[in-house]
Amino acid sequence: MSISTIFQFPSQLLDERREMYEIYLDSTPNSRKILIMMAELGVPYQVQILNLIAKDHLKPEFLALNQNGKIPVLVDTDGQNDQLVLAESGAILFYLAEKHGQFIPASGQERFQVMQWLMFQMSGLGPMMGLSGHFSIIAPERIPYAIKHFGRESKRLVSVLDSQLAHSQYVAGEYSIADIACYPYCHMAVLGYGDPMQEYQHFHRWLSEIGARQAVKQAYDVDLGEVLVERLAKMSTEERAHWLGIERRATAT
Ligand SMILES: N[C@@H](CCC(=O)N[C@@H](CS)C(=O)NCC(=O)O)C(=O)O
Repeated sequence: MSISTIFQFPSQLLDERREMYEIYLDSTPNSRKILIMMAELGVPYQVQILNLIAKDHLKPEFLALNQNGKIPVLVDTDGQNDQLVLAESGAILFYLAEKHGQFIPASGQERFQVMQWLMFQMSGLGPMMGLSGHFSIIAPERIPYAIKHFGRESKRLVSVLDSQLAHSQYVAGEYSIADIACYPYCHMAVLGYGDPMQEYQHFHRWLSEIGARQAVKQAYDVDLGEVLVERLAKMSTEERAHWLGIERRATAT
């Protein structure tokens, strides 16, 4: 696994390096979620950048951390948790929010509202936007039905967010891990690759507010290299077909 490393030490925390998080990422929206959380918390961390095109995520060293072979992965090296290794961006955000007591209410209905919208992102918005991008940009075969279906479903989910944001400044009450989870895919879908969805004004108001946060800017300033989907889009159809048809994990027969 050829990885390059970036260290981020907020200066006030230089003497607390023992509480170091290690995060395994590539340049993708799920990775940005974790960088936003790190910046919001102001904790020191070390980024290990994997190259998904080079299939770093399928190498034994990485599969030992996440048998599902997907980034992001968090390793908590603070010693208190026996070096906790965690995959799934939603679980990572939830773990960090709980551990630091921030960005999720401690109890009550508000806590479960945050969970609801976190699940909405993890099971709906993320996969639908991901598949929409996959079929319109990456798939070596053009399947009009899939392009239309996942595009429409992504847009419908944005309309749901828009109606929620019509009466709420943030996705679920106060600023929370629900906003942190939703922002990167929405940012990418609207600004980069898809329909600008201009009719959803509350959604756009929220996008601008979240994008203007210091921590969010800091997270996007971390250089993870060219966005993965752009690297894939530059490959020939044959190269993409080869990459997608790769000998996946040993267990995925
Ligand atoms: N549900 C997972 C999804 C993780 C995921 O899809 N990661 C992608 C990049 S963002 C990946 O590692 N893809 C490599 C592959 O599937 O081969 C999460 O939210 O963390």
